Amino acid sequence: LPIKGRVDFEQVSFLYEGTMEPVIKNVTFSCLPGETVGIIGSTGSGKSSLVSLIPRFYDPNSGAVKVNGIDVREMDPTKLRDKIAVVPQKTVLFTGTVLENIRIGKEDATLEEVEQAARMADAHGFVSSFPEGYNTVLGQQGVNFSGGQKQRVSIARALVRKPEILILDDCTSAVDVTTEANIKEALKKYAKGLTCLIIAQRITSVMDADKIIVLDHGQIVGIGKHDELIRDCDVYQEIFQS
Ligand code: DGT
Repeated sequence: LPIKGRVDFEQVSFLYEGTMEPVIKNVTFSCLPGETVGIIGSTGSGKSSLVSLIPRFYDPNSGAVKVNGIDVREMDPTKLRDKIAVVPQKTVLFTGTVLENIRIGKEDATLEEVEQAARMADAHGFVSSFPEGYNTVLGQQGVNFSGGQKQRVSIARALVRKPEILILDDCTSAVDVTTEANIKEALKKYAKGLTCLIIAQRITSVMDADKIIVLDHGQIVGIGKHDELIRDCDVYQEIFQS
């Protein structure tokens, strides 16, 4: 069987062009198919830069990033990016229906596929509760969605593409803890086998991950489960106490 949704970083270092200091320093870790991996660290520690190497928004200066065992530089970029969906930090929805906003992820998605993605993102319930359902218009002329509702539409937009790898770039930090828990519950229930990388500011967002990577100044200073990191990793303890 072909591997689906595996990510490997092998001694990866990366610096932005025109700068002197690498923002990713000798990073090695694996993310197994279906695993949820949390990435935590203070602002500027390199979390977003790290995940940007997976869909090749940038290429490392040394080391290798592999998807399903293959160096991403050897893969067809379109095929690579088809496997990966990134939910950005800031939700960008446009004036239009919920259906249109989700379908922008995959133009030919059927209504059924849109609904399925919305279920996974814990959005189907509240969308259905509007009289117009998926035809509810968002924005100035329509309904004003809460931050959490927008977030879930944005995640549905990523999921409608049926990615192997889902990257949530700190996108749940604006959402309350209960909504975040519901999103994760829905993902766990419906998106079995999907590999998730979750960038987070707060520990509660990654506490139940299979593996948590603690970044500090571009380096991995801790990797493991919550209990292990609370015991052994100073940086993790500091984040936990802040
Ligand atoms: P966040 O989003 O504030 O929690 O921070 P992180 O942990 O996601 O950090 P990241 O990867 O955004 O930034 C790491 C370092 O890289 C930081 O010193 C800012 C710098 N940096 C980020 N994006 C760029 C870029 O596009 N060009 C340059 N030259 N530097 C960048």
